[in-house]
Amino acid sequence: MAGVDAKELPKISEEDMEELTAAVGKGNLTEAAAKAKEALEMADKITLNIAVTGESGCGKSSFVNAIRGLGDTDDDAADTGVNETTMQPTAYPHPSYPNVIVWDLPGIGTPKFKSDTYLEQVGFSRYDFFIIISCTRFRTHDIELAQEIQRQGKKFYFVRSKADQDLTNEKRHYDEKGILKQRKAATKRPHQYSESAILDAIRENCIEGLEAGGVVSPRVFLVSRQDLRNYDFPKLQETLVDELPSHKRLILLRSLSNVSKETLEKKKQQLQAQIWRKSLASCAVAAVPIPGLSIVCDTTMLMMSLKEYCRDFGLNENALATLARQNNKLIAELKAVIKSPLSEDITKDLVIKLLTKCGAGTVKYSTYFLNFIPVVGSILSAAVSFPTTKIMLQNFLDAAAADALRVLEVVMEGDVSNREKQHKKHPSPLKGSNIGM
Ligand SMILES: Nc1nc2c(ncn2[C@@H]2O[C@H](COP(=O)(O)OP(=O)(O)OP(=O)(O)O)[C@@H](O)[C@H]2O)c(=O)[nH]1
Ligand SMILES: [Mg+2]
Repeated sequence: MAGVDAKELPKISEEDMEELTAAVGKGNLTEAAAKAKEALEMADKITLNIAVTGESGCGKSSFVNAIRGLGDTDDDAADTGVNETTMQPTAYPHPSYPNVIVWDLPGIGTPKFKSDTYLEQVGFSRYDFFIIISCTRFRTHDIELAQEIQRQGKKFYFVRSKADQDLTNEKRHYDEKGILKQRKAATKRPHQYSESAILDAIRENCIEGLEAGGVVSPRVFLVSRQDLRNYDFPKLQETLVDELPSHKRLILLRSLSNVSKETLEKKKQQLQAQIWRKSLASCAVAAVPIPGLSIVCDTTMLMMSLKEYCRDFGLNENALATLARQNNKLIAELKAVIKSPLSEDITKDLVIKLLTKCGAGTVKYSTYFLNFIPVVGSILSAAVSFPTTKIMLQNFLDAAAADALRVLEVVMEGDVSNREKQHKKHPSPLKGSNIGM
């Protein structure tokens, strides 16, 4: 199309374009917009139930808190370190995404919960997938449980907790230069301390035990409550998302902590896929003309969408304060790398300002859209409004994701310097950061 650079065009996939064209193709824009709104509302109602199980004291409650982005002492956190084992499934909704519920299940293998009746007792059908935690090797009842979960058609993930403690224990065998202190002929320990070798050995050991018990191709994720950006926690998060049915992916992703570049990227992509529906709904359902602009749209809905993006990427005062506290940073250090407005600064006026900025550039796109979607084109204001709101949402989403990435880089600098300090005390090959894991 003359005058429009294809690279500048609003990103709309072929699939979405087909769905959009089909949605409006029947000639009723209002109906198509209502359908888009309905689809968005349905997506918001999807629930996800995650079961966390394992032996007493292995770190179940700590994991429940970790996956909900909470510290163990935060309000709403599950109690940890107590000597009382959970005797019935306890629901812990995610504090910001209450449709995501993490369940702390009673330990298996106790007199009250035998392997063969356990799943029935804890309400198997409720859960989308299971996390089986151990802080030592996995035992027979863990294996029996996994096999039963598999037989009943659901997924499970083995998590080996307290990886940090294992490293601390191993370090005792090495001097301050990282050289093995005692050289028993029979020792399997390497001469030079190596964090990655220790972690690999633990993982291998767990896998061998599970295979010996009959689990086919087991995967084990090593995690530490103390350091969620390291070890296998980011990899676990990504795997959970990838293996969920596609309609549940967005809800899980939105609730996940921004611990890795990959999680941020996946979040952005999933949110991006919804933008055209948001645009369509906003410029045809409850749309009102905006004075001074040739567009009609629902500014309240757009404002809420921007605030949601901020929540998804941790760009609000509360989330930043928590992140700063957890990482011994000043909140100002985090804010210094943020370029887009925080949730608290998002108002209808700001939405109009952002639309105005996009508006001038998008008039040309309306002609483009007219070619594809003549019915939208028949309502001229919608033809302009749709690409304008779409580009505005897209720009904001891109900026929020880029901010979140810069914030992550700031807190990860801390990881590197902390680990370097450790390294000076106990020289060891640094395990790579999870960016790029
Ligand atoms: N160092 C370290 N300690 C951990 C980790 N995860 C849990 N802990 C500690 O281990 C202890 C037990 O953790 P919980 O999360 O309460 O374990 P639980 O499985 O819920 O225990 P019960 O509810 O009694 O069955 C607590 O003191 C935790 O702080 C970890 O990854 N690293
Ligand atoms: Mg507990």
